[in-house]
Amino acid sequence: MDAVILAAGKGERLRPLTENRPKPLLPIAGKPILEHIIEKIYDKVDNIYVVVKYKREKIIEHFNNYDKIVFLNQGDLEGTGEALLTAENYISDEFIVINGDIVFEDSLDEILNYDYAIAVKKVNNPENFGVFLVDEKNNIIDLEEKPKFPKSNLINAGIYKLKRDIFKYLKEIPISERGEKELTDAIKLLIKEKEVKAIELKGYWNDIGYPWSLLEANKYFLDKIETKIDGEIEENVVIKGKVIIEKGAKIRANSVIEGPAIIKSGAIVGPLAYIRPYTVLMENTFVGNSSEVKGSIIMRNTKIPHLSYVGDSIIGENCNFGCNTITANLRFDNKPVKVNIKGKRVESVRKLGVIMGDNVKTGVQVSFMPGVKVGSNCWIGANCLIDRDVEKNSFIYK
Ligand code: TTP
Repeated sequence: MDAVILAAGKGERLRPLTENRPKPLLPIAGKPILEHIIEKIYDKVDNIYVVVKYKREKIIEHFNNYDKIVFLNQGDLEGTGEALLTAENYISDEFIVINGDIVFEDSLDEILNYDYAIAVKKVNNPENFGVFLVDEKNNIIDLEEKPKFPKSNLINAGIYKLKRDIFKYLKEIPISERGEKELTDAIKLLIKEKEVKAIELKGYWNDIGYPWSLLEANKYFLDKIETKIDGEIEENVVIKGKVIIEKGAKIRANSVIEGPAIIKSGAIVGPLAYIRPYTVLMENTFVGNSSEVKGSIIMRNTKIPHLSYVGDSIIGENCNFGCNTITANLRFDNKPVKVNIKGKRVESVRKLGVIMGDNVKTGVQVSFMPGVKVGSNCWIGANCLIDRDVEKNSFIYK
């Protein structure tokens, strides 16, 4: 049994976080989405073919040391079907296909029992996904992409157990309206000729499509951690809840850490810093004097040295926050924060701060309104209030 992981997408809905890295490398509870997936299947399969394209070198660099992983380059044509076709000359007769941007809790043992099966998940908003109709024996009889009037609440969870005949259907299907060769179009042909079981996932599952999905999944996996404190802790530090502090991290005097939280190696917290639940400080970050971080992912090498507040935010690598940089994360009317996603205003969640790319510098007294996105390599000058998205490479000043 082999596995194919589709990891070649551009992740446009996750800009600016995906400006410099592919979506499967975004961290959830301190490790990339793709690592979560690989851990679930590593012992169950012989080979793992990871199909890469966008920013492929970063994925290859990160997963270089796994014996079972073979990287395959997707060619010019886009689409999940095209991604799977890349594996045609390598794959065994039986294989599992997994989207490289999902996290899930269920074991895959059941789905592996069938020749053809697809994992499905019950959700309240099926209209945003591929929706399956199944018969009384749980065989899939229909699939509709983002239907206005869904016939069921069972959606495509992005995990497929297939056999090599899928390649025949992939070659038959035309390029879709959005110019892609789509695996789901081949599945529509497959269900007409074969029994394809719907296997309902009972545990946690999330499709990391949007920035707030990353924070939501981060929360879920942080709730599962166990305390492990290997870093250096100075005097008068208060640690509550489940906290991982890796070797090489340092918590300086009089700081408070409330778990669940992960503080990775090389990170420095304090003196007098406040880390609140659902925070991950990645390697070599710094949260200094009187800075507070809550419900946020702070990526490598980012510094928040003094008197700042970061809440429900995702901050890229190598950012530097001037004194008193503040993120707002809640509207006065308590309504979901709206975020621009590929040109549309999309409702997100009640609490959302800033979504920031890499290498951003803020001057002193900079504030961000809820849900704004700041592209990579921006400079935000002193005293600015950022209430709309900032394109990458901008210099905003007063
Ligand atoms: P999508 O989420 O549809 O595409 P994407 O990852 O590019 O994200 P966005 O829509 O925000 O731009 O893709 C589903 C999965 O398939 C995902 O894991 C990426 C993978 N994929 C490929 O491997 N190759 C492709 O050409 C495409 C379109 C997706």
